[in-house]
Parts: sequence; structure tokens; C-alpha cells
Amino acid sequence: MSFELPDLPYAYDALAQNGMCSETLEFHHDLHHKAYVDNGNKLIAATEWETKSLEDIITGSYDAGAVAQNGVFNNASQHWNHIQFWEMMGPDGRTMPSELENAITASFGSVDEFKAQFVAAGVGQFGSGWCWLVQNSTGELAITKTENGVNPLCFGQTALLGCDVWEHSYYIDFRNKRPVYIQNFLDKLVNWENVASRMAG
Ligand code: MN3
Repeated sequence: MSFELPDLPYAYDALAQNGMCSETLEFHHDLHHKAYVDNGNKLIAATEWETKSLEDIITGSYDAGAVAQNGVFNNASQHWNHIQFWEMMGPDGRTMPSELENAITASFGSVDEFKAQFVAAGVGQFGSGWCWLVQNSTGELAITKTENGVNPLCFGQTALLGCDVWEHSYYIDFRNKRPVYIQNFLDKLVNWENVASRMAG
């Protein structure tokens, strides 16, 4: 199945007052995400992957020992990651639904402690990658970090929240201050209703 670049689910300037300006979204969506779509389509054309779903391409091409050279995996996973990332943010939905707040409090002690651990995971990811709030197959929540385009699908986990910690995601708004970017993401950009909708009951 060929990849298609979805529109952002909000206007380019919708997040500007909350710390992600339209220039960031124009570069990140129109250039970076589009490049994963275009490169991925070139790589899967006329191969075994061409008829597979995006999720099947990601899990089927993932090779933990050889991520850096795996073009099909890297472009497919980054395409999927960015679709989720756009949906996980928004100008609305910033009040955390109680079922999510209860689950986070049960797992991490408090929302503030969850945020502190999430920021630490993103800061601790050396080089490009992502940090995540995931739900594993037994329903427990956990915070993880992954290199490059690797995502929770590779480990059979559900991605509830993902934060892009590649420099292209924050350099225009926050320069080199990755910790400030991630804290601001949690405090002002996340659509918690979207995050809650991803949880299995
Ligand atoms: Mn990115």
C-alpha cells in the first residue's frame, strides 16, 4: 500500500501560541514527513512490501541489529510515527481525561512524576529518536525511548503518546533546549483526549 502524506489535523499556526510555530510545522510536515513518504514509496515499489499495510511493513522489516541501514523500515516507521505525532497534539483536548489520569497516577505516582520521567527519557535518548508512553499487552503503562524511527509497534506495544526528539522537531522554537521542548510538549501541546482514546480498557 503506497504511503500518502496526510494533512495536518489543524492549521499550521494553530499551535504557535503554545510553543510550536508555523515555520516548524511547515518544515516538519511539508519537508521532513513528506520525504519519508516519497522515499518510502520509492523503496517499496515493485517489492514484497508494496501490497502490505503500513503496520505490517514496519513489523515485518524491523531488524533490531540493523536499523541504520534499513531504508524500508526507517521510512515506513517515520511515516507512521509522524501521523501519530500530529494527532497526539492539538489546540484542544488539553484536559487529561480521568481514566488516563488515574492510569498514569497508578503507574507513576502522579502526573508530575510521569512528566518528569517522560522528559528524562527524551533527554536521555542520545541522538535522534523518540520517547513514548506505551501500554503493553497486559495493560500496564511504561515510558520508553527509541533510536531513530523505531517505535512501539516493534515491541508489540500500543503507543499512547510519542514525542519526536529529532532536532528538526524543536530547533526553530527551542534551539538546542530539548528538555524545555519536551516539558512544553507535555504542558501545552499534547491532546490528552487523543492519548486516552488509544488506551485499551
Ligand atoms: Mn520528525
